[in-house]
Amino acid sequence: MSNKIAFVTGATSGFGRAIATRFVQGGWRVVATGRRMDRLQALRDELGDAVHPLCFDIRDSAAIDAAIAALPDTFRSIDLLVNNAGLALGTAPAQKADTNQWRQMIETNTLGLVNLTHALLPRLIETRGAIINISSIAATYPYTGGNVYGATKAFVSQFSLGLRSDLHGSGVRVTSIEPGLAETEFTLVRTSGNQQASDDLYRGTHPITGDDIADATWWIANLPPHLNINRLEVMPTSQSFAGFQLHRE
Ligand code: NDP
Ligand code: 8X3
Repeated sequence: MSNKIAFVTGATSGFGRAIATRFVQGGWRVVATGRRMDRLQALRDELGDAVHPLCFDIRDSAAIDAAIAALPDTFRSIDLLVNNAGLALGTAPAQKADTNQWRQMIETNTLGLVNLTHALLPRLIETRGAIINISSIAATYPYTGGNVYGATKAFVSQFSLGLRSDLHGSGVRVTSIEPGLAETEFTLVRTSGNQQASDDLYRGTHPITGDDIADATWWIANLPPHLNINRLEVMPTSQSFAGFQLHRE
């Protein structure tokens, strides 16, 4: 049994839920966050008091500060921050996109992530802990309709490198995990609840699962302290690259 504590955002679903579960099974305690308290409570019921549920919207910086200030003593000292909460909304090209969706992605995937990171950095420096940011292949490879989502993930990847630089000598490790196609609630959220679209996307592809990313996260977090994985790009074998597009007059 380890005494370590992980703070996992977006633990109500997908990668975050799988990561929280993996770490509790490995003997860690986990602060599990999200907006859906019923799901956080269900996770606690399933995994026991090694889970501390914390319900807040990551876009609300005052709520972040209040939630962290209210952590009980047994969950105050954070060894690992997994910045996983995030979303894509819409697949329209930029010229047809809904700017409210753009704002929500920026506020969640970038602003929320940096505010939470800033709030937890003093504890992570104290524990010589680690930060694992969930970015995406969309940070590196553009695709039509990925515009602002991809840009937020490029921000996450670059912020990860910048953090490494700023934390030089502190012993705090920083990693950006950049997954490709993964079957979670991601596409359901992106399409405003279109289960058929989600099923159609993943059908026959043998996509990445939450457990796959949980295993990668567990591996990175438990490497010897002298090793830092800067970035880890993971795709399902069924996914690869296509060529550039050409428009002819
Ligand atoms: P899910 O939709 O299954 O999970 C997303 C999680 O983020 C939920 O727990 C949700 O919790 C949380 N979240 C979203 N918005 C907020 C908010 N405003 N405040 C607090 N929590 C929030 O998707 P995934 O598990 O796939 O996504 C996890 C991360 O992985 C995201 O950052 C995503 O961009 C990234 N990713 C996903 C890939 C995929 O193909 N699935 C591939 C590459 C990266 P709640 O709704 O309860 O608030
Ligand atoms: C999710 C991966 O390719 O659907 O970040 O944008 S992708």
